[in-house]
Amino acid sequence: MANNITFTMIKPDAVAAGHTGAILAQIAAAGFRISAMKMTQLSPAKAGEFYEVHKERPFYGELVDFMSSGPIVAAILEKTNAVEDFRKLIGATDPSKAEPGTIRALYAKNVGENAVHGSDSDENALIEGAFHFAGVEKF
Ligand code: DAT
Ligand code: MG
Repeated sequence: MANNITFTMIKPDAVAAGHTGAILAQIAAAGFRISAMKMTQLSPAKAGEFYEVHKERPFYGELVDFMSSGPIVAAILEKTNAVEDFRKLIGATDPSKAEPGTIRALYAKNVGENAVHGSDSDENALIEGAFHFAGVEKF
């Protein structure tokens, strides 16, 4: 179970551009099971809390503004080796460096508005999933 979960958000740019369905289809085709999912909008305070680890970075303000600018789709995903496999599926943070065919190569606009989030560790996947979902919302 320890390495079977990751957390994702389809970010405001991709939701606004109408890519939600295509991205969810790509995630499902790659063998991930959705165990929780919702469409929601982060307040600036909630976005700031989610990305608190980046608060000293020069792009933090921009990141918080962007992530609270419109609806997102948040989800918990299950698969063996979920964190690593999902990072491969989404590609590099900067879409100009992302492998062809990855979600960011296909749908991201730039390094800031990059279509999707993926957890960077098993520990953070659990923290991020719990940040967005109550126990009764996980299946
Ligand atoms: P990732 O989302 O690939 O885990 P990260 O954790 O380093 O990347 O950064 C979190 C988010 O912050 C990233 O998805 C988009 C934004 N970001 C990162 N580097 C940036 C930069 N150089 N300029 C603007 N936004 C950036
Ligand atoms: Mg990260």
